Amino acid sequence: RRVGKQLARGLEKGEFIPYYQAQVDARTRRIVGMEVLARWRHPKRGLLLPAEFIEIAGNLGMLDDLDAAILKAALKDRRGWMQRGAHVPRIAVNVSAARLSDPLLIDELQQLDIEPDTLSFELLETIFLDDSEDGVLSNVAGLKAMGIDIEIDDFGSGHASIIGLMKLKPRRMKIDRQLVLPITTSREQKRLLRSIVDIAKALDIEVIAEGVETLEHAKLLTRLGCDILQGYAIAYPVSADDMLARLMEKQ
Ligand code: G
Ligand code: G
Ligand code: MN
Ligand code: NA
Repeated sequence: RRVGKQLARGLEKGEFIPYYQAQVDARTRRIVGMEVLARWRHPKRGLLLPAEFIEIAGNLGMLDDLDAAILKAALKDRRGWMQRGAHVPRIAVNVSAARLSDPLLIDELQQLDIEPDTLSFELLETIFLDDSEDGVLSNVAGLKAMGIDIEIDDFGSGHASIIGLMKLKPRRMKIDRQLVLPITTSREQKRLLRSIVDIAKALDIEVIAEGVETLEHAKLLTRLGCDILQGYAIAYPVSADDMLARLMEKQ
């Protein structure tokens, strides 16, 4: 169909590009990472957000190719930033279930020459529901062996399985913004967030709060024990050039 054709052509022509949203240490407010977010530089429609193409790409079986293209482009940006003398923190890419269950994933990644401790994979907690997914678990082991961190994305919005967490032993979890937003207006929601942080701490998992939209949220999340903050109050997603400019500012 038409969008499918456009997507395939866009992938071939390199129209899918990474944007970057900074993440900061909750205490020092220094940049410690960034999430890579796909954009489609569409020849006619301009710069498109994931809402316009991720689901379609998934339905057409092209999301794994998109993920691979975005990772490659992000690693290239990263090399460029380093050549310009920037200190580059960890980058975190979103990884679809299709890509995570690809038997060729680890082989492909090994061709890319990824330095340990510079890359994280964000995985949705729903990926780990099915115990029979041996391929997924062996890929996760392979990623860890390569020094790629596992992060659970949107924690609390899917199934929030504690057993899943223990099996997976991710390095970090990102608390879904639906759980973050109400903490400044509801005592119950604040207590809930604190409890999730406690669970993470018990399992030695670092906590990233996403959807940090106000400075009041940032302050409270820091007090509740979150390690890393991400959201519009910290930084908007920006292009590679804008991210380089930010990285070159003296901290
Ligand atoms: O940038 P934005 O907040 O609109 O992203 C919306 C959603 O799209 C997020 O949930 C994010 O996880 C997803 N997303 C963004 N980039 C990618 C990508 O490169 N691959 C996959 N699989 N999902 C992505
Ligand atoms: O699902 P995932 O966490 O990958 O989604 C990241 C998405 O969240 C991106 O599309 C980004 O644009 C969006 N986002 C980032 N910060 C904020 C925020 O503070 N508030 C809201 N509502 N969305 C945000
Ligand atoms: Mn994400
Ligand atoms: Na998320």
